[in-house]
Amino acid sequence: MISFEFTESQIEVLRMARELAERKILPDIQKYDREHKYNPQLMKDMAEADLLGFCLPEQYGGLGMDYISLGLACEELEYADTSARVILSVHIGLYSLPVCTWANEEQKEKYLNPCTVGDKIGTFGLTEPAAGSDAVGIRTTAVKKGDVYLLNGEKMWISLANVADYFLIFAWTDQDKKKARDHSGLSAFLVEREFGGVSTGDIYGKLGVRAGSTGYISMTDTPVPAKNLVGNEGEGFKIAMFCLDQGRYTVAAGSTGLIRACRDACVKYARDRTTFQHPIAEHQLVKEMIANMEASYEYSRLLWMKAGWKKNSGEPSTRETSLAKWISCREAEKAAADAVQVHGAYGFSDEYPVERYFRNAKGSSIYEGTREIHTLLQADYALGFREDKPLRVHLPVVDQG
Ligand code: COS
Repeated sequence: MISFEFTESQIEVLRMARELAERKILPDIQKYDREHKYNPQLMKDMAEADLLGFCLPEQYGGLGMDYISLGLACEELEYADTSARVILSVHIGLYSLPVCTWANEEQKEKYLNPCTVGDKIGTFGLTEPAAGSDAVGIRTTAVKKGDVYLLNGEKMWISLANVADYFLIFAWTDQDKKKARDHSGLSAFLVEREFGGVSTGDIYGKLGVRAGSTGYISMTDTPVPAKNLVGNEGEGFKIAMFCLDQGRYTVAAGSTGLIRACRDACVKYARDRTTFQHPIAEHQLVKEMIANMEASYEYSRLLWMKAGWKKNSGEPSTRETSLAKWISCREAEKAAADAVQVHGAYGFSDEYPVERYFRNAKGSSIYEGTREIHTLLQADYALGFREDKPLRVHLPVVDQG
């Protein structure tokens, strides 16, 4: 059954995220964004508000809430700033949910439970300096020596790289398959910062998400215990794609929040600002831009909710997630560009938040699958060239009550 009513627990998550955004993000976001600084306190505040593990099962320290709740929290956080939503995308979407799904019980106890309660931070390392969209183009290798794998390689554009304790890293375990670009030679590993040979750093000079932590991870002969292999050897590509299914979902919901932020900023400004002796809200071309934001918000929301509904029912949702991610990010870029336009010269300065929305919106059409990758995926689904196959593991079952 499809219902547009939220449950009490979904409303509670929405309230928690909105309150955190209003109290802990919005008051200082202009300062952190201007200074290109990540606020380490925010993660602690999110942990305290139960926002780092609410959609993980209770047996692993979470609150057992559903995936619609996750989307709602992402919408609310990105309404305030993209950098806050990115924390959920990475820590929950790309790390905790996949670890919960693919790791064994021993691994979960060590690498999931402390993350769910916010004692440790997890991130995801797939992208490299020379491989983003082309996931099998990565170069990182994992060579087995006795009971460890030695990892060598460089990961780039990794959110939370410089603050995370645990990394879900993708590397080639079969060097012949690497040469042949056969994805079944890739594997996934849980790597601790403390394992040795790991160094991380921040990337400076970003166009947007300036209050977010984005960096690199470099591994030189990093010894990773063989028991830290996640899933089976050779399942790395599938695990990476699974991670992206969850991460892209959070990006879709977050971008929807950014569209709403653009709409609300424009509604306020258009009512207040007068030109030609009328509030600009009365000018038809301004109305058109606001109407487009309204429509974009509504259909982007329906798309991420459809993907969330499929996740709740335990069905594969790669197709729906990709569509939601593509459309909401495309619309967020348009909404933010129009929001600057509605604000005129004021939109061109950081006196108003729309300039930040404009810079932040650009990244989401690049990370977690460029708009071009999603366009091609959607064409291939429609043409019957691609279909989602059942997996041997599934997202944790959630309480939808
Ligand atoms: N979950 C689990 N398994 C998946 C999957 C998913 N979402 N998507 C594909 N697979 C499986 C397939 O079932 C297939 O398994 P078999 O070989 O057993 O049949 C295998 O993985 C290979 O799938 P496929 O042939 O569809 O892979 P492609 O080479 O067509 O994938 C794209 C190409 C471009 C879709 C993929 O590389 C991609 O998404 N790239 C973008 C990566 C990205 O987003 N990078 C940004 C990282 S974060 S900044």
